[in-house]
Amino acid sequence: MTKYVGQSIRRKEDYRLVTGTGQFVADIKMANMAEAVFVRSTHAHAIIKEIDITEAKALDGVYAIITGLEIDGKIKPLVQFESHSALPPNVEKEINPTIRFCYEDVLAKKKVMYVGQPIAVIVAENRYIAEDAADLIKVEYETIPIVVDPFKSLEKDAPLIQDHLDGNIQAEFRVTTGDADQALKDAEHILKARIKTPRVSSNPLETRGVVSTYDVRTNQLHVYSSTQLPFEVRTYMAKCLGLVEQSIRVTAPDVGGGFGPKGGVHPEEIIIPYLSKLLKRPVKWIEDRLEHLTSARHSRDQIHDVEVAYKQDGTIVGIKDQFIIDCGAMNYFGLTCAYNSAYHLRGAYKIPNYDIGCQIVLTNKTPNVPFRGAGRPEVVFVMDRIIDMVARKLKKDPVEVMRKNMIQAEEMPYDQGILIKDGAQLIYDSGDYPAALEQGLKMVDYEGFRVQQKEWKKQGKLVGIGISSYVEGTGAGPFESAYVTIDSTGQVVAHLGASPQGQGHETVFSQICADELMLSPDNITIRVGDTTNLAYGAGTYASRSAVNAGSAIQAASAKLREKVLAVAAVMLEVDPSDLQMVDGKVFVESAPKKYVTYKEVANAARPGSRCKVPDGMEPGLQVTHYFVPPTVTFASSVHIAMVEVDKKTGFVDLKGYSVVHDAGKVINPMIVDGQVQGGIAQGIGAALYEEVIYDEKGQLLTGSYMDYLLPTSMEIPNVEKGHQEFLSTRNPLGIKGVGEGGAISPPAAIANAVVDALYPLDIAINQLPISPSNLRQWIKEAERKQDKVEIG
Ligand code: MCN
Repeated sequence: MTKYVGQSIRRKEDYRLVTGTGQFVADIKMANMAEAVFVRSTHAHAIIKEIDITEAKALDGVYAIITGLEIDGKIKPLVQFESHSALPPNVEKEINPTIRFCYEDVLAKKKVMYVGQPIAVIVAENRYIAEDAADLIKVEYETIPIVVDPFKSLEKDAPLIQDHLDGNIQAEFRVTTGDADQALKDAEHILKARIKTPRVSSNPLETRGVVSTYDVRTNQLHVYSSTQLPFEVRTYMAKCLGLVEQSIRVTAPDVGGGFGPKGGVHPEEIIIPYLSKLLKRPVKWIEDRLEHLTSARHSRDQIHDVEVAYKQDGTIVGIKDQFIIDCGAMNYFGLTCAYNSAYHLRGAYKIPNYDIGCQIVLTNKTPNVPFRGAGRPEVVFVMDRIIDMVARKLKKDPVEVMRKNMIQAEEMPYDQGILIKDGAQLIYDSGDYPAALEQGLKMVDYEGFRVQQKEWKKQGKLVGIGISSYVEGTGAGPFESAYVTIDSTGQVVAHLGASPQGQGHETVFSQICADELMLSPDNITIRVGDTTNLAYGAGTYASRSAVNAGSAIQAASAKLREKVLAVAAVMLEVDPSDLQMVDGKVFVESAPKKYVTYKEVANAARPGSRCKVPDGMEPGLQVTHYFVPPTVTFASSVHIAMVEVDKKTGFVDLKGYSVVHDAGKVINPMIVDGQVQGGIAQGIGAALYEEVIYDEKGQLLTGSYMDYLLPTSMEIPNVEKGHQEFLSTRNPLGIKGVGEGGAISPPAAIANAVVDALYPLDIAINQLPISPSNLRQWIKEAERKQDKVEIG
């Protein structure tokens, strides 16, 4: 029987997605449905003196207008998500964190903390009327001092963002192993640098959206949200609205990209259900693009001050890093990105003395949350720029310094000497990083490139090559769920706690289930994104679904197979070991004409006096399994970028891009390649184009795609992909995650390539994006410093 895991079968969901028959939140239309529009703060920091809704309320077709004060005491504020914030005691002890409670009212009551914060909502017959009414609402503000620079926010007399705190440090902690101070004292050489990754926005094709209906008869809310986490939305809706979870059903229908910021819970996911219950009718809200750029949560925004101790031969002996995350006005995800950064910085390198401290700082900006990579692109940029700078100081090729410091295959599993946030020891489970590097170098003919590069430079062509490598903890817990059933028609239906935003889950999970139940994936229906059929689900983030949901459906399907065999054995009066399953039938191996179909088995398993389920087993063909990973599993990759730089304009032309990656056992190679390609597109955006910019008044200057540049298909080269398959030792199929990986390394690889193209001009690209204007500026500064060194 064909095995489907490992095959590039076509994505089952694509027919509906590419023929326009998908069902996104915006597609939902219901009788009697009203539409909502939010009024958002136009100030970064201000007291709300008065909100005058008189004129707006008088507009024909306006059903309700709600402000923060009106819901005071009725809706609890949003707080830090517990599932992401709680630390096990051993981690608490080790990193000694200070974490300060902060919150955000779902509609601002007394003051606003950032531009775009929701302060009122209008529900009307349709969106046109609601938008007109929004224009008629007059908000009187009294502006108060604003702070947008995280360093200024740390100053003693800085304006307080969260009024109940005594400062703007939301959290701080330190992770250490070895003795970095001593390593720096004893160092042959020391490198110091400030390396910054700017704030970016995730920009899924589909903006956010919520539709809520209220059933008066059952007192049930059914909420459709473009969320990555339907179960979390249910939990926080219940908490904030004071409801029981059973009275809430959350559905994530087709979701057009999420990338992190559609994870968590947003004010709109609380207030729209509240309004549908209040008005006893369906209410719909669809975010527009300006709202998305302004109010949908941002990401990254880290500044690292590093000191590196290294030897003349290129060995890096120690790193000390103090970094800041500008989390905007509220930190929803606790130490998630911060700790990811702290434990991923050293990547594929063995650096025995390590000391990293973090401060999460509040400012008058939109809250900052995880986005594809979640703290890793920032530190991979730091680490790979360090490698490159050390190499250039020592006049060595960066590859030599990479080779010198990389963990060797025979050293696996490798203990990095610190803890992971889940409390486990940071031990890389499997992989061969030097082999990935060598494979990548071969793919781009690195040596040949170096020869050719000299020729190009003689001709005045500034062509460079840059490398980045990362190791990523994927498949984070705490668990994932699968519920697999065979109904009375013989149909296999599997429900999963994780739901997709474009990753192809319906395909990959049917591949796993198919292998266990000896069926074709076409015969398996995967249901995702609904809280109805499972008591618990975690959701899609942290490149975790293949590992966790994949393992859950594998185990649930295997248990179901055992049950089908047990019932069939009773029906056929043979021992289960004499049975074989093929294509929806269970055969007696020694008498292949004797068989029963899954449909017959399902009917024989029905409860009642004719039930053929053996004693000790529950009737029915349904199994739920919760997979709990022991800890994360480590995927890895090497990225190599080739660029040509136009020194006059500062334009970087990406000539080629190659990747070697290890995702453990691959379920569907085509989907994995697509994930890598898509991630790289976002990484290229981060490297060359994207930056959320605020002025000193906290006003967003990048509120449209004229100002916030995204790469298009024209800017994305076809990525050459090489594969490794080192099985994970932490789940039964040996899977590692891949969804974020592509986005992690491009900034580092491209920055290193640009530095290489401009060499011997001593230009340190320690900031992103490498936009033409930034690069022109850095070139000018470097030329000034070097008294106009000529290149070539
Ligand atoms: N896969 C596989 N074999 C493996 C690993 C993964 O076939 N060894 C498949 C999976 O089965 C899944 C896909 O690759 O179909 C990604 O798997 P995984 O790495 O488990 O990631 P998740 O499914 O948990 O998705 C989350 C991840 C993250 S964190 C972000 S951000 C992201 C990403 O996926 N957002 C995306 N990829 C995205 N892709 C799309 N189209 N849209 C997004 O919003």
